[in-house]
Amino acid sequence: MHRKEDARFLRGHGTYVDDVTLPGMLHGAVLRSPYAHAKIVSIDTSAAEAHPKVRAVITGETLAGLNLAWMPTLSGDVQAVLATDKVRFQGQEVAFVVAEDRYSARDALELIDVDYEALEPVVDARKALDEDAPVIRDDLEGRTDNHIFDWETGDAARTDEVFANAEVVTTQDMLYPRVHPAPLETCGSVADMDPITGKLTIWTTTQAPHAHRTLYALVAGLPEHKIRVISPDIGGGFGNKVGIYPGYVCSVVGSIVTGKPVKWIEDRSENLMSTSFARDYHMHGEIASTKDGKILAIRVKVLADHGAFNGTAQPTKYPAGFFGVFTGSYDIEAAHASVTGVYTNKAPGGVAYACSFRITEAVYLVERLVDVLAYDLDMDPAQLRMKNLLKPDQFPYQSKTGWEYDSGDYPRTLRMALDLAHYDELRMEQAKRRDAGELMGIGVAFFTEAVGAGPRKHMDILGLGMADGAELRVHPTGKAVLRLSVQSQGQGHETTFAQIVAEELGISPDDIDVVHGDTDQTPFGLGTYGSRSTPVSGAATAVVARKVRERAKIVASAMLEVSPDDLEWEKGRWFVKGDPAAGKSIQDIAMAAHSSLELPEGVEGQLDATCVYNPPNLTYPFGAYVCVVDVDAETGQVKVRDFVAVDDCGVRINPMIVEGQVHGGLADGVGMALMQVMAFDEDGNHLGGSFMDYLLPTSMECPSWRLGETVTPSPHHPIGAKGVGESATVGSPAAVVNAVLDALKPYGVRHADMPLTPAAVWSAAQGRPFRTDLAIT
Ligand code: MCN
Ligand code: CUM
Repeated sequence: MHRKEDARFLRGHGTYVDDVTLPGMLHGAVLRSPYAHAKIVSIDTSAAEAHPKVRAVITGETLAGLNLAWMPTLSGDVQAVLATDKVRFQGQEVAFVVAEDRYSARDALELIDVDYEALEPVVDARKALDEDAPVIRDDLEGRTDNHIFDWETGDAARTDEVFANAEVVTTQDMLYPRVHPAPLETCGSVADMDPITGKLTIWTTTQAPHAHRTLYALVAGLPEHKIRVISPDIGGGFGNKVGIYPGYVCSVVGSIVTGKPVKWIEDRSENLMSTSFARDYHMHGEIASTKDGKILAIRVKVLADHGAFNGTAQPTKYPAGFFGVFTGSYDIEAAHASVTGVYTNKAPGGVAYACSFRITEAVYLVERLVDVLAYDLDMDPAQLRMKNLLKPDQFPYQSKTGWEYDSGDYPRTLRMALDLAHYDELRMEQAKRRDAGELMGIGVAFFTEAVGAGPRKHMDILGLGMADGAELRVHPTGKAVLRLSVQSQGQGHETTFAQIVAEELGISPDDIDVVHGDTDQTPFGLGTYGSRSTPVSGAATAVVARKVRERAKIVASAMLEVSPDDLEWEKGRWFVKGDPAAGKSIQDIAMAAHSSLELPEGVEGQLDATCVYNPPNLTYPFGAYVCVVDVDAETGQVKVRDFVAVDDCGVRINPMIVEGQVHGGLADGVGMALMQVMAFDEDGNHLGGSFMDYLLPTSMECPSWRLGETVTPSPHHPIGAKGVGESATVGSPAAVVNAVLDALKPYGVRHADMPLTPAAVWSAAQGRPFRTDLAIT
């Protein structure tokens, strides 16, 4: 089925936040810090206030008067909305101007005079814990260093024991550099505080409208019914739109102060510099095995750079995704991981970008480690994986760190990917090409994800658990409306969720309207991220449709004057067992349910139901990827020649949409592996403020993807579906990097960090790998 939403998107009729225009609306702009670390001596706003078109200038002091200078982050830290004491990263919000138009607001920013006293910044996470490192968060009481947290998982003693007795121990340091989701639409909001009713309406770029409303309610002390969060069409989120940014809060305050609606729309540089980044994980990985390649244990130490505020948006304080799957898809005896978080003078964040709460880092780590082990053992990396993959009869699999992988048939999926890629022939070709002095590489990666946050055992956001609601109402004519707590940013929910109802009730998907992204119109729930919409709200949708089907059965029994037990369902109708002609369609039943038909005692009229789905477990999609590259030995240029991806996300609701999700994620992976990085110079200057510096992959760098699929249903999901929205982003970077390093094998290169730009590849081949997260000097 084609996407229902495309009728408006392809004609340019989507409604994005910047399309919202209200009578009397004013425009806001944010003044940002030019320094990574500096004391604010004074802020003089008088000249800006005197600008004829300026209506208000808001500083941290204004906010302090409203008790809003600091806001809580989703991970229990606090973040300055507008800096008062110090600025802590370049691009940090310092003041907010509200003016009659966007140009005047921007012009007036130049009139604000801020006196800064530069301080030494902490740019390199590895130096953040040094004795003499400047303390970034001196706003926090008693804080004398830049340490945020230590988290660990697994059995340290048992793991150490296995390592001590192992025949082979392979070690590798690797960096997953800081990257940014860079959605096509930047962030923004239009806030409208109605001075008469006291109701605040916020049109905003959010993946989680209800979570935002709850946060506003908690912070502002307003009741939920006085806050309406509307997330209209979203031009890509990729995790960038989970958290709350100071600009959103400023537009709200701007509306309160001026009594008018206030729009704030970020520009590209602001988005790249100051909103949630991802990764920035310095990983020390170790893998223990036997001489013939049986993997025994994995041990990891991570240093996590969280920037100036711990703005991690994830449903646990610890890196849940990393802890869930860093042992990969392999049958091992023991595992241990520890993660230390530190503050640096960089933009806050720490998770988002198709990551499932750091599963991306975990998969990259384990899949690189396995390849390094193959290198050390001189084994074929595909064979090494095949030898260690979990077997189908081991599911449900209890991982060594306490997670239950729900279902899988890993060897079948890897075999399919190798066959599709013609793996054996590729290896023969490679041998010939190597003899001729050419560099060709074949990279294999296998991944398991844990998506669908989530079960109370693991997950919780704002103390709210992670259940999501769905409401389904069938109208008298048999058309239906489905209301959801999740919010699509391009994933096609209006289509796929209608398809779920259609499948359960036999109503055409075109007759099912999916409503989302408006807290006044939808049930409560935690929103779209961590590929949770299908695992959680997809389940809620199937359950709510089944409830409606049961209600319809009672109505049909009254219409047909038989006992409900004598009725049988076939798609779209209930009929009398043994008498298929005696039946009522769901449309007839809907009309009758709304009419004066005598319904049995205790049965309510109309045809609707609600469901709040509390998932019993996460879903564990998986896949096998094979990437083939040609590398130019003279220039270090990498060409991705072929890419095969076999994904298993259980039952597919809409195969075309799933393939689209995979294509997008594969492009992401090529981008991260070969070109994307948020680098900084030693003063903490951000070096990726535009798409001239922060490179995104285009069709020129991407091959024609070749996809395959296997289907292993999730046993606990009502329709057997698993999430897929992040799978390819998670699985593909390792495949590309493994391919490039495989190409460089003749040079004896064991590892080089992403992004593998021509310079990085060439230098690695010369035996001089360099760091990608700091400016190359
Ligand atoms: N689907 C399906 N069958 C399955 C699984 C999924 O047909 N077995 C469909 C779903 O119904 C949905 C889509 O595929 O229409 C993605 O579903 P799911 O895996 O549940 O992921 P979410 O809908 O929760 O989307 C979130 C995920 C995340 S976390 C990021 S980040 C990301 C991604 O989706 N951001 C995206 N894909 C994106 N795609 C677009 N176009 N834009 C983004 O911002
Ligand atoms: Cu981790 S990015 Mo998505 O979960 O919105």
